[in-house]
Amino acid sequence: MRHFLISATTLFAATSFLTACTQGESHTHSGEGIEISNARINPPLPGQTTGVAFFRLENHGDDDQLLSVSAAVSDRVELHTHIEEDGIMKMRRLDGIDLPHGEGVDLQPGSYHVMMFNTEMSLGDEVVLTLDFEKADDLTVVAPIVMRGEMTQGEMDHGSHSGK
Ligand SMILES: [Cu+2]
Repeated sequence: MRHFLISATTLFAATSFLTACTQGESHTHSGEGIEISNARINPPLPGQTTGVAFFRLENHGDDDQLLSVSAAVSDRVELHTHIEEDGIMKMRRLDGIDLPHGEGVDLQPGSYHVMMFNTEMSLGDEVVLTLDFEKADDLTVVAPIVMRGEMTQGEMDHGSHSGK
């Protein structure tokens, strides 16, 4: 009988410990649930003032949304996507980018991207981007200013868009 009581107490303690661990882990995920990688910014084309930022987001937390991005070097930063309308790829401003739980979203040429208006930046500079989410805490990332890649369709669309 005494032996049984000790065992029960030990089992209870072990169960409590496991529960505490699980809660701690899920709490960490909701606080640091979004991971950012591969941040980079293409500077404005010659004679223009619009830069474009890209990065990859992976959401390990609950469903969330990227609401806005800010940077000291631009007074107007917008989230954009490309959509096809009447066979033509166009840019469309977004109020947010959905970040479903457990999924990765790439901001990349021809898809989601961040437009940075009225900005000046040079190759080799680094710019701090601050990302504001619906649920997760703000994230900051240091993004290098890099050359545009090959002239893909997405890159060409940008040239015409930023001239408007
Ligand atoms: Cu755009």
